[in-house]
Amino acid sequence: MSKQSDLNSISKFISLILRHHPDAAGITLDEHGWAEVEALIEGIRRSRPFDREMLEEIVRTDRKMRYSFNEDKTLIRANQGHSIPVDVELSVVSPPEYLYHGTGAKFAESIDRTGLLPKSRLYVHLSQDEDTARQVGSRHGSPVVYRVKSRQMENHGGVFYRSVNGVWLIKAVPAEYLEKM
Ligand code: HQG
Repeated sequence: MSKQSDLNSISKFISLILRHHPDAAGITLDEHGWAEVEALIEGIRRSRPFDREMLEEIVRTDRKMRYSFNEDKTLIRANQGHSIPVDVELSVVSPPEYLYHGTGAKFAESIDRTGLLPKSRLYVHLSQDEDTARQVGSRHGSPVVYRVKSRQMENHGGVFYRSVNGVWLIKAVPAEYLEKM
């Protein structure tokens, strides 16, 4: 295997650990989602060769900037995407007129009925543009994109958050604010 595919596979494992299952590396997260870097490295090393240099390369080169270190690089967390209840100190940000959500065609009937729900995660994930939403949707089979009337929703009291890596997040989107594209 190439070095890059090794790092990609470890990056997926790190996502799993830092967003959903810290126990998979025998570690815990604090209330803000931070893990001890040393403990994470040790935990990953139980199943494969791994060191701080590899971790720093993964964090630096991740295309979606999924992870952040704290200032002195003793702690690391995922910027968004968690299923476990942690507070990653998201910013409340006024959204543009429209945001987008990509999903699988198989979910459309349910979404048309109940709106967007966070399912296993803490928030519904929205994209800034239609292309990105379509890519997210393709992860679930044949993609469908919804346009979200985000400005209108905010005017009606909806609270939108943005993670430090630019993902828009909201607790739920009622069906009345959704238009299938
Ligand atoms: C769907 C990736 C039925 C929802 C991506 C989605 C993203 C409903 C699925 C991030 C529903 C949950 C998150 C309803 C929502 N009925 N299905 N009422 N409401 N759904 O993976 O948004 O590469 O938890 O449409 O880029 O696909 O991991 O969410 O299809 O930003 O960093 O339930 O994950 O980022 O699926 O993806 P997911 P998602 P990473």
